[in-house]
Amino acid sequence: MPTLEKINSNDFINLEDQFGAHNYHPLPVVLSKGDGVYVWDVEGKKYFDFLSAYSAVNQGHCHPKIINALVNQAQKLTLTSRAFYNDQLGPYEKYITSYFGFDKVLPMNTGAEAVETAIKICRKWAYEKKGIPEHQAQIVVCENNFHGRTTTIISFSNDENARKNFGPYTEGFIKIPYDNVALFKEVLEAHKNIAGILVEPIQGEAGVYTPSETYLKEIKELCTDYNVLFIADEIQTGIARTGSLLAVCGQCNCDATCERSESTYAKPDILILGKAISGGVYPVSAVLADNAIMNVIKPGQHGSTFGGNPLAAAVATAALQVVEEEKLAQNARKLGKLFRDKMNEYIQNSTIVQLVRGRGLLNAIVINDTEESSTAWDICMKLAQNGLLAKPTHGNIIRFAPPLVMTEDELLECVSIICKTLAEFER
Ligand code: IF1
Repeated sequence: MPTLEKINSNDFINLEDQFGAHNYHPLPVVLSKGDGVYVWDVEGKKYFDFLSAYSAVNQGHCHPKIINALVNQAQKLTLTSRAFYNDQLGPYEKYITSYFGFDKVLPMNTGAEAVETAIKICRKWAYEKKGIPEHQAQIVVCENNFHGRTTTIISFSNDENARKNFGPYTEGFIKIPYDNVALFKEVLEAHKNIAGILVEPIQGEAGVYTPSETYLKEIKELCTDYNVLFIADEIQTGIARTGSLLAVCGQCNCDATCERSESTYAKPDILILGKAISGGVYPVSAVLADNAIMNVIKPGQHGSTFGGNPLAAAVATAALQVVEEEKLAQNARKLGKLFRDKMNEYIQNSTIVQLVRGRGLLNAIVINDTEESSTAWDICMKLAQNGLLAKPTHGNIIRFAPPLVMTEDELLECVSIICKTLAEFER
């Protein structure tokens, strides 16, 4: 085997191939450094990052303020478990709850854990507050959802790849089409025991599928009418990505700690956050709710060794401060519009790209080819060669989600790389 200093991209790829489980099919790029909107591979080639670790690195790679918080806290205290109190958690809990406007937070680590936590809170609330008979609670979910990889979560996925041969599955979920209020109402009428509805405000994995403008608001209203909890999974859409602090804020022009009084704001009963809550520096997730809901959880009924640890609390506080201080929601809103305008200009004369869609800096282009084709993959390979990293989803969709700290000039440079690359594929 080559010595560590001489080892190149192919060697690293071979190591993963030989010693790692084959649960991913990455683009053949081996990264060793990141700074803001850029990453570098082990050969020193520089790229624009147009994935941001699936919207975890909204604040940009290795943001100095967040890294500072990490390093400072790492030198003092990293983990106590929740058997004892620590001096970082309380202040963080106060900060994040006022930031998002909820009474309480339950801290976890990964997104899937936070979704599991929300499901457990919702069910417990249903039995203890709504009076649903034991084991009868149903949670409504949407077709083509993506909420994570646990056994319960994949039980209500309809991605065969994510589901097949992982059964038996968890019961208690009713699936309805996304962006369809009428069918949700039918379900509410037909079933007595609905506890909640779990929704992505924009379906990321499904291909950045953006619902109609009134969808979330109407879902929320039905939830209020039928005493059902509206659970928003903002793990991918949250924290400024879509041009407002949360995607449930709709078209509100908020920065961060605004009043959110706009008529478009569909306040969730349970809000699930992950990814960018740490700026991609450390696994931090959170479930937020008001007292009437969160107080169903009593000591010993839920938890995690790492959830709420002092390192996570310090990092997340800094990461949320950056979002506010650097006005990332406004920047995502402005650059997102510019991006879609520029792409639409290109699409006018394109046969290879069907459309661009998204909100803020969570966008996707749909390639004019089948889901089985390799065109989107081939385009991403070419984009990488041309200095921009993006990943196809579903064979014919390419997601574009750069860090939100990008400047307008950088975005225009990226648009020109993307258009130049696409032009090579025009037929
Ligand atoms: C993978 C996608 C993104 C999420 C929403 C919960 C979770 C995720 C809305 C779970 C995670 C990730 C996980 C990653 C791929 C990825 C993804 F392509 F699958 F859809 F982001 F676009 N809710 N999404 O998007 O959070 O437990 O991973 O922290 O490879 O599974 P996690």
